[in-house]
Amino acid sequence: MERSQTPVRVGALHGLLAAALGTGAAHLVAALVDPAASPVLAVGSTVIDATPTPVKEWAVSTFGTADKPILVGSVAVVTLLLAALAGVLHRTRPVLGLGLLAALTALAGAAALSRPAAGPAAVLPSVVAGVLGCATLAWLAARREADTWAAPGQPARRGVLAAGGAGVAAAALGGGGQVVTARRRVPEIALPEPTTSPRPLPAGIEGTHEGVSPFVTPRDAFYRVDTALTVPRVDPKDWQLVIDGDVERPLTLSFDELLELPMIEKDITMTCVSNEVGGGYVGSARWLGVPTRTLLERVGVRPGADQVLSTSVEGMTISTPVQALMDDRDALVVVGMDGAPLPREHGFPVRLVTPGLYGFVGATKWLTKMTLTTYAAQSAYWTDRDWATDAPVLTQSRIDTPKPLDPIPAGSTVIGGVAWAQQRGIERVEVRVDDGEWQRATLGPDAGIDYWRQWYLPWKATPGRHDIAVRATDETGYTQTTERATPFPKGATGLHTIAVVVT
Ligand SMILES: Nc1nc2c(c(=O)[nH]1)N[C@H]1C(S)=C(S)[C@@H](COP(=O)(O)O)O[C@H]1N2
Ligand SMILES: [Mo]
Repeated sequence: MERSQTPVRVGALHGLLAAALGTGAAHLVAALVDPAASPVLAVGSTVIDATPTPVKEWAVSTFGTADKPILVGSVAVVTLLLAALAGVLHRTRPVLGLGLLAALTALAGAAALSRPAAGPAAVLPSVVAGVLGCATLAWLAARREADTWAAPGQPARRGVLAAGGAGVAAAALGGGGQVVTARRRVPEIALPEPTTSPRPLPAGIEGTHEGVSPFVTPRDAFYRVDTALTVPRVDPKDWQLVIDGDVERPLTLSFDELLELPMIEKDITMTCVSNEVGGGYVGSARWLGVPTRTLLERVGVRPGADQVLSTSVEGMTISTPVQALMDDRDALVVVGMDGAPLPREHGFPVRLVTPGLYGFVGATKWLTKMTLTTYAAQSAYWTDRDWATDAPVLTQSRIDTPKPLDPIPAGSTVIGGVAWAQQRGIERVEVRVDDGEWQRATLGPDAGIDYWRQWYLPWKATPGRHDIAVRATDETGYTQTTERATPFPKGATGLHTIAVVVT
């Protein structure tokens, strides 16, 4: 075997730069054709979809909303390591080095194309990454060789210049992609007035009882849970809603046509099945939309259909029992949240919200299609991953203040939080300190059975360590028990218990 004049670390650097330049350029091309087809993101999405449910559960509960940056970062690190290896191989076996780079980009291309919403253009960014990456690696190696022949033993001037140039170009291209993506603005839209609105919401107790969650969750603090690595950017002009499948009269609506239908407003607390006891994946808002019942009556559901399979613009599928979209709970095809258009992260321009069901079976974001079908005939993303098909929200309560393990001064203080039991309503909330009696908390204002209740209980805190537990009883008379269910596959329940230290 021929010995290379190029040190291993220089080879590795060449591989890194080639990969950086290739993926940087690919990121820019993706920004223009299909942002989610950017190689690292496409591979990341494939990893998410292929991850077994328990591992996903673990990632969501361990990293929370940082799960996405961590995933993208890991994919990037693995890619760079393999690219460095390609650079090292290239010193002695150019074909092997280039082959490894080409194989990596072929994988990314396959990942980009296999996304449900991908068009043929999705392969472009990976092709660009492959061609540019290989060309860069060959070119850097050639510059380096040229130095070695021109001035043996001298500093590798051309090689260093070329490498520096490649680094700058990679950063410029990748940054350019970020700028182009960020500049695609969401167009302004004017929302219609609802035909019926609930009474204005009363003031919550957060103003008088510090630390209790606000009655209305601020839009930018609303939890976000989805599988989308890039938030879809939808232009309402290009958007449409298709309702098809087992229906008498399939329907296609443009965004303007949807806005002309009678809209109602409804106060609904949404929560995620992956919310841990005491966790933050729950939020409350006033939603504006067209009742799904109106739309389903218009298309005429054929007997036998028991599932609405909804599809989002990025190809996510979520299934909802037909019953829940037809009965009088007022599930909505939503366009507005708290008096403004939906934020992009929460499904702009249109999403589903179904009172009483966990988000994964009733809250499709970036909604574009609703297909009437049966559970026997078709399944959705989460159903394919062993989750329940019908998942009513469980009765649950949470202590917001004091915070676990926060030192608090002895004396008069307040224990407070929220409790929810969508579709049933909260009847009472009780608190227990250490081994004492269950004491009834005072409830905050009532905004209907689909909306959470704030609660508080004054407490004379004595020095020492205390355990505080909360339980809720819903209007059917069911009281939360200590039994702690895992989030899988139906939703977390159990008493929220915290330890505090009073000094
Ligand atoms: N398109 C799409 N819609 C989705 C999801 C998703 O992954 N993709 N996740 C669902 C889940 S699991 C939940 S809990 C809610 C969360 O909605 P939010 O992010 O607006 O709070 O959206 C639902 N809708
Ligand atoms: Mo969820």
